[in-house]
Amino acid sequence: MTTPSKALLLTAAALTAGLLAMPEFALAHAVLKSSSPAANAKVPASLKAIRLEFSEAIAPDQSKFELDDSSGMAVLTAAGKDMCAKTTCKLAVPALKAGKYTLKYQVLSADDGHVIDGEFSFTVTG
Ligand SMILES: [Cu+2]
Repeated sequence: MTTPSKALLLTAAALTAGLLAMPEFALAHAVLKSSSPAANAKVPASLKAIRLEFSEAIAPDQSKFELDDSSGMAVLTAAGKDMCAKTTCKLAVPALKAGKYTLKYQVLSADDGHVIDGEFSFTVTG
C-alpha cells in the first residue's frame, strides 16, 4: 500500500474545506437523518409503521413513498400529504410477510426546493 504524498493530502483537505464552505453544499438539501426501522434492520412482523426523519422540513404534497417487497412489487405507495409534518413522515404499513423490503422515497425540501430521493432496506422476520 502506498502512502499518499503530504501535498496531495493537503490539496484534498483544501478542496473539502472549500466545498464545505459553500452554503449550498453544507446547508441545502433535505437528507434522511434516520429511520425506523433503520437501514438493514431486522424487525418483527408486528411492524405497524415506518418513520422517517429528514434534516429539513419537507413539502408533504410533493413527497412520495413506495415500499417494495423482495420481488420489487409495491406493497405500499403513499403520498406525503397525510403522513408528513415538518421533518417527520410516518407511514402506516399493511401486515407484512417475512422477507426483505425496500422503502423508496422522493421528497421535496420545503427550504430549498430541491428534490432528493433514496431508499433503504429492512427485513421482516417471520
Ligand atoms: Cu438542496
